[in-house]
Amino acid sequence: MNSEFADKRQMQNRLFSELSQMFGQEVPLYDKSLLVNKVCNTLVCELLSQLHIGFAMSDDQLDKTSGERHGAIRIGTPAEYRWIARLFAVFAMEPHNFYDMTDIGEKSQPIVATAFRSRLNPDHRIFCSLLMTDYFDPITKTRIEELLATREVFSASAKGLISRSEQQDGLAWDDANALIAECINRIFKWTGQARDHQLYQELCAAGFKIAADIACFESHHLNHLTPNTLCIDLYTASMKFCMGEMDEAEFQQRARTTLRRLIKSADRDYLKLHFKGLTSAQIGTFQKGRIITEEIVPFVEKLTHRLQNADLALSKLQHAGFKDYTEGPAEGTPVLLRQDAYKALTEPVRFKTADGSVVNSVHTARFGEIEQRFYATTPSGRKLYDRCLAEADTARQNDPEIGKRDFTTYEDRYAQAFAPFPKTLPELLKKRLAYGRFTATAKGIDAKESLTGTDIYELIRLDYVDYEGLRYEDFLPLSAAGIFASNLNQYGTESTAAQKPVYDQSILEEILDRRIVDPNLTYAGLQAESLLNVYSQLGLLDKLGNVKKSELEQALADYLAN
Ligand code: OOG
Ligand code: NI
Repeated sequence: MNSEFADKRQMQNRLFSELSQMFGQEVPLYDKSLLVNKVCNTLVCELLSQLHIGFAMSDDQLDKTSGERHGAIRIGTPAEYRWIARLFAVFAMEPHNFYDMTDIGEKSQPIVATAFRSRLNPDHRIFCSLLMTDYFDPITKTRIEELLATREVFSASAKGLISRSEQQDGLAWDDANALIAECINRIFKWTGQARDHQLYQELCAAGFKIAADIACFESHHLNHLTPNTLCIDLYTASMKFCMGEMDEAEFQQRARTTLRRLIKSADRDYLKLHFKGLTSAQIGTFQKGRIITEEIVPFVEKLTHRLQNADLALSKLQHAGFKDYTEGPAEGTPVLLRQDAYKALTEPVRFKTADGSVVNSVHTARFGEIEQRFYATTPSGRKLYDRCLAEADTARQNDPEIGKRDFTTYEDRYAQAFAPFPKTLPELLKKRLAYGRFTATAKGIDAKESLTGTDIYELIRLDYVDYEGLRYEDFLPLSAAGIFASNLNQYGTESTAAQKPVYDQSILEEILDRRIVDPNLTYAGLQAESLLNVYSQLGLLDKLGNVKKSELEQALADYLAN
């Protein structure tokens, strides 16, 4: 690539930072939620610096960590979807995974999706849905398609810049900035301009609010942006407190419980997982500190005062409340991701009708999410997760009000469902439930001549090998469905087509005219690559045995070919 071109990762950072500013201006509650997140993350870092002496986060570093985001956008037509994919490619973001939201039981929605992100070490990602019009009866299908056919979301200039980037494999910064401006001013922008009020009302009444959100607007818009938290339970309780949904006594009690858990679990592996910028060597220099449980109290007092400051009086802003419960694994089971959200806001929209008249109405779709990411699971880890989640869901369905009535019991029950899951990284790795990355230590390399055993855990115990977990970088369809359902105040809706269509990945691949990346091959490949490197550096490759060795080589080859 021409070195005068903008670095694609830097372009990504700029795009997401500008999207965040745009969204903050459009939705004041989002802007405030960022501040709540910063306040919580700052407090977590203060605790960490007492637990790990030498650990320090500057304001700048903290902003960077908290600046990581995912977003979501919902697209109406295959042609638009293709343009969106080409747009993300300019930012080195590729489609990952196929999410079939039409096939998740009663939570089903008329959409399929993929997520755009960088393959390695992604900071940002966009969950990108496509409305499947053949999910509907033929008349509704035609009405939706005809309406969508009349809109043009990408300007000629945006298309030109994308094509130029494809031809040159990059953009000069002037062009890159012009394309980012197109994103902010048009492609992702909320216009509040809607069409066909009749269709809008019919779709909403039939349980298809999501289709109304996609089909009846003049352009697509960013649905939400999701910052990254260092402690989701702390953030969630803080938001509920600021929004006036939780009183001070309950907030303090929750915050104390959460922080006590944090000081028990925030070990070296937690640091590696949550702070990408920290190296093992840096972490190795930290001295072990201590915080006793009583010392949590002043931290919680300080946090309470900060949240009571007038600038965080979120209860004064118009809002629709916070989601009842957090999606994903139970607290303390560090796999995949945990997500929560304040519910979608009701915002004014103007419907233009064919005869030129205007209907002023409202629309409820945009919300504010939060996420905390944990370790990527292996296929058997994922199976275990799905099983535990199903059990947790059943328990919740049997007593849906428990979360509001008695949060502690709710949490205990949810945690019980996840009891089969190990709670620490070494155990998750040992049981092959999570993916890791291994490196030979200097001590290991020195001892190279004397080594014979290839048991990676024995090598770790001897300090010859270091390890870290691979972070989960993707999405969870059932969590997404829970978020859709809660925000829209509407569970999924059955297909109204004569026969419910069946979708698979190839549908999106055809639209995108490229293959969708299978992230599991990446996780498995990175682990295999690291193991092959370790064994080679420790002179143990030949002692590995052919079966094990070719297994690793195969995983690496599958990843590289993906
Ligand atoms: C996308 C919902 C999926 C997530 O975090 O799981 C999602 C949407 O609301 O359009 O963003
Ligand atoms: Ni999301």
